Amino acid sequence: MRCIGRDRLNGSSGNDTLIGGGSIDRFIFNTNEEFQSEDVGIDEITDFSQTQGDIILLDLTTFTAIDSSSGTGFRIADEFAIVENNQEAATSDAVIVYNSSNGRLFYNPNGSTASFGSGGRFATLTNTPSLEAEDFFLRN
Ligand SMILES: [Ca+2]
Ligand SMILES: [Ca+2]
Ligand SMILES: [Ca+2]
Repeated sequence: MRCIGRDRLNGSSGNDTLIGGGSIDRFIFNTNEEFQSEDVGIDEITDFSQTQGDIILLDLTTFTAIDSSSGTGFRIADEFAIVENNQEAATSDAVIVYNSSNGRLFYNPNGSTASFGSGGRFATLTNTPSLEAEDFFLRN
């Protein structure tokens, strides 16, 4: 999927490659139902850029373990964490966890319990940007 200009990129089921292009892009993760790995797949975002204002949009209908309210980023700051290996991602207290060493983005609804429970990896930011809580937007 390649687009140019201000785009909304909505990965479909299975593994998609999402290429935003040179301006503001919204990378949308929404299945219209509760998260299931096979519905989302693992989407690759190749060119996430904070300087362009790119945003990752998470739908609360899908990411039901997020308690932060919609219409903004992570109001509950602890719901997003950055780690440096996949093991730390699985045992993090946060619901959305980013591995800054390999660009993997995880949904971790069971918190510090080992593994990701009903969640899992749903995206890889292949250019491994220094993702921050401000790069996310939550909606219903
Ligand atoms: Ca997908
Ligand atoms: Ca972009
Ligand atoms: Ca866990």
